[in-house]
Amino acid sequence: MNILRYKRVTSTNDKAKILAEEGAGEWTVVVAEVQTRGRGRFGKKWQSYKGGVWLSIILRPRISPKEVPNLQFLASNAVRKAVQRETGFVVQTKWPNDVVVESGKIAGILVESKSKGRQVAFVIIGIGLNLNQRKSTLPAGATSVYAATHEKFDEMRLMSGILEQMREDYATLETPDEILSQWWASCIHRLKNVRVQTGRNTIDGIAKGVDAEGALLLEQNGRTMRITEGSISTWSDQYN
Ligand code: BT5
Repeated sequence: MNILRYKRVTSTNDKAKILAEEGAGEWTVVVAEVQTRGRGRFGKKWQSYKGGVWLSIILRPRISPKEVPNLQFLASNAVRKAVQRETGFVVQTKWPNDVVVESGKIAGILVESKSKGRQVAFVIIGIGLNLNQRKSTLPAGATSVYAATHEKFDEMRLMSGILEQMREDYATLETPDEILSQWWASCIHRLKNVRVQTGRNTIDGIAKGVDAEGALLLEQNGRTMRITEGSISTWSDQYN
């Protein structure tokens, strides 16, 4: 593992992408104290002040582009397990890329990849974990390890815990069913009534699972539909 630390970057995913284009090997990890342009999916802003763990891992798995979503679930599983082990809190996953504690978003994953023909050339796994920030400084719906436990944690310790777990779980890439079933077993909206916002549409239904390509399976009036993109909320989020 080659860990490169920075005080301030635009986004650790940007930095990792440049390094990957230049040929950086697997398990090159970019970590920053602050990101000035941290991002989520579809160019959404990711608030990244000091106090969080902001890192990106370069991987070069031998997979096809359509298998890339498995890495998002693999990383969510690894972050969930590492945070649970280090803090003792019950940590859950939420579709498609959230890690939650007491229904607050504690971490988000952003997977970006580059393909070469039918193979993936590299994958960047971006992980953002809210660690020692006070709740009042975080966006609505977010929480941090400190907000949940009232204890400050060492950034390096949490980072090492996540990286160790990622290394261990990386082997499960060979068995995607295992990744998805682990993820589903810890999913906060497993078999619950949910509301999904997809662009302009709002769809209510029962969350039934995720398929091999990472789509959410939503049952509405006895029919199951596949949802490939969107944000999900449970009834408890909406009435809290
Ligand atoms: C994500 O996107 O959840 C992926 C976040 C990935 C961040 C890491 S940090 C290291 C690496 N470098 C980057 O530039 N990114 C990665 P998404 O599901 O699209 O969620 C974005 C939404 O989460 C925003 O629109 C806000 O509502 C909310 N949000 C923003 N900052 C947050 C924070 N610090 N904690 C929790 N929620 C946040």
